[in-house]
Amino acid sequence: MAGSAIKSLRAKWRIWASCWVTAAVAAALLVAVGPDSAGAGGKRRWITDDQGRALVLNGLNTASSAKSEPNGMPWIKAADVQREKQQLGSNFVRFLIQWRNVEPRPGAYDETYLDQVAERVHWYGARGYHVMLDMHQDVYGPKTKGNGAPAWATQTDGLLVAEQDQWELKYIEPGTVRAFDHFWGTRQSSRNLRARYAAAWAHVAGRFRDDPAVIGYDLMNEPWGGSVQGAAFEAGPLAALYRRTLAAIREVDHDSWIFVEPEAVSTNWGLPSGLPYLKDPRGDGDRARIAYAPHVYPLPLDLGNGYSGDAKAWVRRTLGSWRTQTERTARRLNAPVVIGEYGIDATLPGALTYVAAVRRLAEEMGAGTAYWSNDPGPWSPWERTKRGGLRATRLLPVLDRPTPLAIAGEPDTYEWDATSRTLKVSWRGARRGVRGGTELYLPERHFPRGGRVTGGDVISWDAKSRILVVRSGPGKHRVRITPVPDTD
Ligand code: IDC
Repeated sequence: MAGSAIKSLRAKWRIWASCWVTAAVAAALLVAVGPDSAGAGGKRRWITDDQGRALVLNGLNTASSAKSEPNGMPWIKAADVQREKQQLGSNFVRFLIQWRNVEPRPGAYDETYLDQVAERVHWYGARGYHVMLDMHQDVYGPKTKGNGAPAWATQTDGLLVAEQDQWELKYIEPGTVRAFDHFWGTRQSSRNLRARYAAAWAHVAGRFRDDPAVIGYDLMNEPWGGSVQGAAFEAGPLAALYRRTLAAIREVDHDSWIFVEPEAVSTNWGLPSGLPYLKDPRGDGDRARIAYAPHVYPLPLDLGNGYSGDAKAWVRRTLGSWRTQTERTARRLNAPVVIGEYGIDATLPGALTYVAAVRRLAEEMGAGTAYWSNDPGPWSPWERTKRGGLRATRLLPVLDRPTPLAIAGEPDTYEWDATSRTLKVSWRGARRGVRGGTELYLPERHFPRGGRVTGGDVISWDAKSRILVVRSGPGKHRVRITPVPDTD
């Protein structure tokens, strides 16, 4: 691309960014005067497994490739899930589904599609993964040069969407804004598309409620308000859609977690969210199962920088404010946090350090993570060989990080300290209804001969899955695991 074209693209981004800063400041003011916490006790919430253990969810998004396939299927085969399990020890996947495939005609659901999704969910479930189904959209739908929404639900009133080098810029094209306005009902429309959307989700939930592999539903990828933005959007049409969809899902599925995302364009950059408390029909406090699933994509990285030079300090500050804002919103929502997307072109300078920094941030926050994405290429832990096989990229060792997977009690802190090669985990045991031990993933690259535990008793070690189980029980636990030395 010519230098001037790059400059104009950057200028466009900057204009967009500055609009967003203004909107976000307004949002911050609104949020500041609103109640900061409803139904929360200030205590961190955890997603738990069927033994009542706190889950530390870690994995990848599967898959961007699904967006452009007519049948909506990701590129993977069962063997790819197996490879991921072996090479990364993941226990989590954010699995992309699309409204256009779920409901190809109004009110008509495609059971063949859902069967194919279920088959893939089973590939994950059989390997101990927890699956979050993500109703993905970017730029609304194929009719607006994006993906997600069906053509029948896309009304642009003849306005155009011009192709853009940077895909996010298509969000501000007139046809896209108009399609969103019709969806949200902020522009007069003959149809209530939100009701269809909620009903489609209820149908999906009805299909997966008894599937133990499915942990929950991410209601909408990166919501965008069209011509209504910031807190007005999040506390208005977005919250209304979430409430409607929550109610519809809870009619058929009482127990799965429901993941909500904030408006992406501001929060991805570390700005505040105006998303209000959403009441879960299944109950308040510890009964509620609403989780918060924001993304983190610092603006300098969106602009094509690496984690180096001037951009590095800016990205670091972004991560700091992102954490503050995310924790604040999570408290308000009484919700555990899962970072539904984070990622970078791993060939950029400093990219690996950035990825490690996000994982460290997630450890500090007690948040789950789903890296974007598993699609082979420069952003991925794998790339295609000339002969069509897959080989690890430089990113894979960074994602293959020692971590607790399930903590039998109330987690306190956990941390992989790469310098001292120590995994430190502390928790309070004997929470009511908790069974089993604390499960730790010890990758071969760091623990070739397994782990030596101080401060706890080993129940089992499986050298194949690299899972060490440590006993829990009443009181405080503080364990440290270091690699078994060669001479032992
Ligand atoms: C990106 C894909 C890219 C595709 C684009 C538009 O990596 O190949 O052209 O979507 O569909 C998001 C989105 C996620 C993006 C990802 C990376 O949720 O769909 O995938 N990203 O750009 N938000 C911020 C970044």
